[in-house]
Amino acid sequence: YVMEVYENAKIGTPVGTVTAHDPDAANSLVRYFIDHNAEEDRYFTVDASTGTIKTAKIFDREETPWYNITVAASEIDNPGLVSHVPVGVRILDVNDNPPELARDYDVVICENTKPGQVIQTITATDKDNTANGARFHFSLDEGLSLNPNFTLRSNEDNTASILTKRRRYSRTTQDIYYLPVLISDGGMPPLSSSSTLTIRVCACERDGR
Ligand SMILES: [Ca+2]
Ligand SMILES: [Ca+2]
Ligand SMILES: [Ca+2]
Repeated sequence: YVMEVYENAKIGTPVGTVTAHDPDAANSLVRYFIDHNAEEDRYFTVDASTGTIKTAKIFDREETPWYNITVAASEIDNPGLVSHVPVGVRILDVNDNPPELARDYDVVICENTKPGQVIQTITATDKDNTANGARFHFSLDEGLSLNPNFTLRSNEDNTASILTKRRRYSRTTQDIYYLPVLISDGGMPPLSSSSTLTIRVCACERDGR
């Protein structure tokens, strides 16, 4: 058997039902139980008479995406005769992780940079599987006001570029900019998070670098 249940489902959620076939065709009643040998078996319960497996734990797919359990079945008339039914349980993904920047970007711009230049390309990561993750949407997180210093351009490939907007930047006026970037994932509904890029202004060519 292979069964599926969503992560974060509450304890007692039905996962599926096993049916043991009676080898001697005597149609005697079967009793189901879980041999608690493996630690994983404790994460599920089985109804003794129906064979319905239910969750006994709240699962986190990002932690463990698959469980192997063994359901035992014995005839009530003949309890010594036990058969074992292996069951694999796949934990299905729920969009429960917001995307975040793939790394800490150390962004430096020159004072005499030209407007419209790409100063950094950013990408994101998401712990969920692709359906709830990797279709990222980037935007500058600044409400209604337009950023006078930088623009963000989506590259339509799960990356975005940060571009200069000013004709020049002056260290003496402002030597560091904090640029809040909002990243949304492709889940239904989507999750989003805000990360702040730190952009430092350097003298660059004037220092001979
Ligand atoms: Ca999770
Ligand atoms: Ca998830
Ligand atoms: Ca996600």
